[in-house]
Order: sequence, then structure tokens, then C-alpha cells
Amino acid sequence: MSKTYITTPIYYVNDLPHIGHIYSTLVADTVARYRRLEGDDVYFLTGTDEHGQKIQKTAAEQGIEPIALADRVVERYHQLWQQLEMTHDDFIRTTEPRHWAGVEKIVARIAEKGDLYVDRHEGFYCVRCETFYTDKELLEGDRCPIHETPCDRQSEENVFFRLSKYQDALLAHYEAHPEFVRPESRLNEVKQFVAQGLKDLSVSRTTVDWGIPLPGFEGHTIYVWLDALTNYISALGYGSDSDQLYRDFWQGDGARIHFVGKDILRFHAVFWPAFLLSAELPLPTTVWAHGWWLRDNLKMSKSIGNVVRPDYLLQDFGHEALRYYVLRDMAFGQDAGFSDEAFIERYNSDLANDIGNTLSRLVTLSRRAFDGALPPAKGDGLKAEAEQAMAEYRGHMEVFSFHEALRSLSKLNQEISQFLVRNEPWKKLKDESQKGEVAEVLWAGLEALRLVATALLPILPEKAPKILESIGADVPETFTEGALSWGGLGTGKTLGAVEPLFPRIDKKEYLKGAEAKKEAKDAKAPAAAENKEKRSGKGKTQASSAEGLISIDDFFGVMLKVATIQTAERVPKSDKLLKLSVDAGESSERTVVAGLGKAYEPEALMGRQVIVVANLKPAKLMGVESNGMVLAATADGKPVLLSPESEVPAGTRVK
Ligand code: ME8
Repeated sequence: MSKTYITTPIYYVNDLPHIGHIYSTLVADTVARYRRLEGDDVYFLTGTDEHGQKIQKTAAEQGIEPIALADRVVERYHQLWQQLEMTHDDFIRTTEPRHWAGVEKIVARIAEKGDLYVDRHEGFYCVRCETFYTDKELLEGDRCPIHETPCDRQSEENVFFRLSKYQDALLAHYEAHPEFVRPESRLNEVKQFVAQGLKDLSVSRTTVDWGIPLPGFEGHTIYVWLDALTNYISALGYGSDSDQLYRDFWQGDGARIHFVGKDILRFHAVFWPAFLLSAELPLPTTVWAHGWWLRDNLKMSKSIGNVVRPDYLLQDFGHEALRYYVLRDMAFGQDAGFSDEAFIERYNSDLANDIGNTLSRLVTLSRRAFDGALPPAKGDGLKAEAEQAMAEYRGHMEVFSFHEALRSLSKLNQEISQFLVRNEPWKKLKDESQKGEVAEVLWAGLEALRLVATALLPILPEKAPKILESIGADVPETFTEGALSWGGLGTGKTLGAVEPLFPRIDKKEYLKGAEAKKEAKDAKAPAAAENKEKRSGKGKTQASSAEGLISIDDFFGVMLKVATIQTAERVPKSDKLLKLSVDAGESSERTVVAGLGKAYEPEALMGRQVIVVANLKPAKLMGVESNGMVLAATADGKPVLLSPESEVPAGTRVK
């Protein structure tokens, strides 16, 4: 049995999961399910990345210990993966002792090789990427090329890894194994990056203590990426005495596939193999970098506030519709835009119409014609089309081209409909002399649908078996014994009535209802209303859900902090706006423009503590840039400021 090891990135615990994280995990889950059906022995890993400056900082902002933050977010991941029926075999947390053991072991091997040395390091660091960038890589204004936000200049004594020593070995590996980085365009990017020349990599921090201490280097913490990447082997038991999984899935000759977003390709395709080469351990066989889900043409990001949270989608459409949409609408490897409108269109056309209608039509006709049972005879009317669709489906699934695989199934669904329209079995039901022909036509339609539903098992894990049950077919445990070959459906078996699996959604009504709910909520919540004005784009935001309720994820998306007003002055030519300079516990004061001028004299506000929304996009009000919003209750048209009951340190998180 071939062994296949499949991994997702391990996700940072500074934020709750959104559609991007779900996407990577769904892709890995689909491949895991597919490979199991194809007979492989699969091991599927996911988990969380819990150390580093980013987590330390977020926890401090929330006034809690990093581990408390991690525990809370990890719980959410567990719930969500259960809801989405993910079939991972293990979930690794980088704070677990078994992971530490693996990291310590790989670092010891790298050190033994003479690949670590101490030097002074200066550079620009992006906390959100947890990486240093060279001057050449930075955007204008020393901004991160991924997040486009300013990087901090940092200078400290670090331990370096001799990355430059592995430049030639890496290039040789890419040449000998072009499948190491997929898709091909990404391989070229990686080759170019390495060929330009690799600099040694700083692999320790002295200013961050939330991490694994670097043995032999007092006061140094292991760089979070060296720590995190090792999860792929520590989870298999590398570094412990019980390392059978490691021997089976990392040392054997099976596939070892890392699915990652394109943002973290360099870490997986350059740094990780270099660490492994240094430690003389096997490399992964493939690093597959997929594209980004965009909202309003921007990568989803918490700081922009454009992330799609999963709750309302799961509540309104169910998790399988989400699985289908993200796999069908993103060409794997490229970016794609997420929209509720496209989601509903895809759901209605492929699931409600092509599958749902075809299923109910075929079962109803068969029951009417044959005393509530499957047709008594087989027919080959759709054999050629179905065989071609199955061959295409398998070919595409082998190379992770999910959208193409699903397109092949949709095409077969449409061929079933056209076949029925051409043969009009409904006109022949009462004519005994045509019963044979009706049986052959309906059986062929049902058999083609059986193949579609079987092929959908890795994508619709609950609904596909229901389709098979509705047409009296078996749910196969494997594809290897002809489950995807023509001819498997029986004859004459009694059928039950079909329950609607994918009720049609009225797109206009849904979008109108969603908008109305959102407006009602915005009217109650000024922060959300302000956000709405600033955001463009159609469909609902992550905050909308049935009954106008928001989830805890939505709430935590709004960062509320206590700030102390340092100075306040009127904005020229406005009797309403005040320009406030506030201390929100950050490295510098921020300017917030607030509509308090009619209710408060500026002098009366200085030194007062207020609550600000700290993660609003900047906006210009009467020519003054405002970075946040001050919360006030409006009574009789007058704002009344909200303040903590007693003084607390500036920057304290409100939740
Ligand atoms: O980078 N579209 O964790 P992370 C598609 N801890 N995928 C997206 C996405 C989007 N808009 N946004 C996020 C880290 N992702 C590190 C990884 S691995 C040893 C350490 C997915 O929480 C995508 O897979 O920032 C991306 O690479 C990953 O989430 C980043 O998750």
C-alpha cells in the first residue's frame, strides 16, 4: 500500500480561523479522502503555530498569557474542524513537549554539522510574517512585500544558520525533482530566488522569550519558523523513542506533500529543505503552493478587516456547500475572489439544479414506471460519456486540479439531463411496449448519477452517500474495486422517496435579507456602521448571520482598547469634529477624529480615558486622518463618552 503524508500549514493562534485557513485544510482533507479511496495508507496532519513575537504581542495586547490565547484559539480550530468533518489523523501544537523534543533534536544535528554561528544582525522585521526582509525586498517606506505594512528596524545578536552553504544543493534538488515545488510557475520563482544568492539566516531571537530556548545559547529563543517547520516531523515522533510513524511516513518512499498558501512558499521550499539537508534528513516530495482568496481584490487580512468568517456560511448553507464552492471556484494555484453572490450561483447551478433535480427526477420516474423500484434492465446510453468523465476526474484529482475534476462531473450531470430530454421517458411511462426502452434510459441516467455521487465522496462526505442511498447504490469503501467503472448499479431494488438534499436558494431574496439584517445591526452598532461606509463590495460581511446575531469570532474581529486622551482640539471649520491625540499603549500616540465637538469642550477631555476601536482602517475626516474611533452612547442626539469605571493602563483590551 503506498504511503502518503499530507500536511496543512500550522496556523498562528493570534487570530481566529477564516476562509483562507479553512481552504488550505479543506484541500488537504479532500486529497486525504481521495487518496484513501484510491487505496493509499494516508497520514494527514494539521495543527497550530503558537510561539513567536506575533503571539506574544497579541497576548500582551489582550492582557493574557500567550498560552491562554493559544488554548482559546485552538479550541475554536478543534470545533471548526469537527464541524467541517476534517479527517486529520493528528493535530500538533508547537507548545507540546513532543514537538519541543523534535525541535531540539533537529537543532542539535544542525549545530553538530557546524551550521550555526553567532553574529550581530540588523534588518527590517515584519512581525506578521515573522521574518526579516532585505532592503531590496521591501516596498517603498520600508513596508513588508506581503502585508504592505511598515516593518520594524531591529538590531540584535543572533545565531545564524549557514543557509548560503546549501544554495547549490537546493538548486540541484529543484533541477532533479521539478515536482518538489508545484505549480510550475512557483518552482521558477523559487529557483530564481535561490539563484540570486542566499544569505545566512538568523535563527534565534534575544528579544522574544515566548518560544523554545536554543540549547547552548543562553538567552536565545529559537526562531519561530525553524520551530514551526519542524512540526511536520515532530508530529510523527521525530525526537522521541516511538518514531514508527516517522519511519513510515517520512523516511519511506511514499509521498510527503505540504499544502501551503503562496505567502509561505519560501519558508517551505527554501529554508525547510535547507534545514533538512543540514540535519541529513529526507526532504518532502512536494510543496504545493495555492493562491489566495481575495475580498474586494485584496488578500483577506484581519488588519484590513476584510476576512470572511465561516459562521454565517455554515449556518446558512451547510459545510458541504462551502467545500464544493471553494474547490470548484478557485483554479487551484491561482487567486480567486470570494463573494456570496458567486457562492449562491454555484450552489444553485451545480448542487440544487444539476445534482438535486436530476436525482429527484430519475428516482421519481423510476418509482412511477417500475412499482417504486429501480429499472429492471440495464442500458448503456451514457456509458461513453460517463467513462470519459471518470477518467478526466481521476486525472485531475491526481494532480490536485479540483476545479477541473468538478467541472468534468458537472459536464456529465448536464449530459444526463440532455439525455433525458432527448429520450423523453416521461412520455412513455404508460405504454407497456416501451417499458424496455424506458428501463434502459432511466437505468443509464441513474448509473451515470451513481458515478458522479461516488466521485463526489471526497468532496461531499455526507451528501454523496445520501445520493447513493437514494438510488439504491452501495457506498464504496474504495475506488480500487471498480466503484468508478460503468455498470455497478443493480436492478429492481425498491427505492424510497427522495428528500431534497440541496434546496434552491433565492439569490435576490437572500442577498436582500442579508443586507436588511446588516443594516438593522449597523443601526444598533455604530462601529459596524462606520465600517460599512468605509468598505466597498457586494454581499454580506463576515458579521452578518441569521437573526442579525454575530458570533464571538465577529466580536473579536473588532479590537477595542482603553486609550488616554493626551490632547484635544477642534478641527478647523467644523463645530462637530474634535482631533484627539490618544495613548493606546502603543509605541506612539494615535490621532482619532471624533464627532464630540457639540457635547464636549476639548479642554475637558484631556487626561480622560475612553474606549477606542483600534483596528479601523484610517479615514480622512475634514482633511485630518483618523486612526480609530471613540465609542460613545448617543442619547437625544448627543454623544456620551464611554470610559472604564476606574483607571486602567492605556492599551488595556476591552472584551
Ligand atoms: O503562516 N487565501 O500561519 P497563518 C487562501 N504559522 N489561503 C489563506 C488565506 C487566503 N486569503 N489566508 C490564509 C502561518 N491562508 C504560519 C505557518 S507552517 C510551518 C507555519 C492560509 O495562520 C494559507 O495556507 O498566517 C496560508 O499559507 C496560511 O493560511 C497562513 O496561515
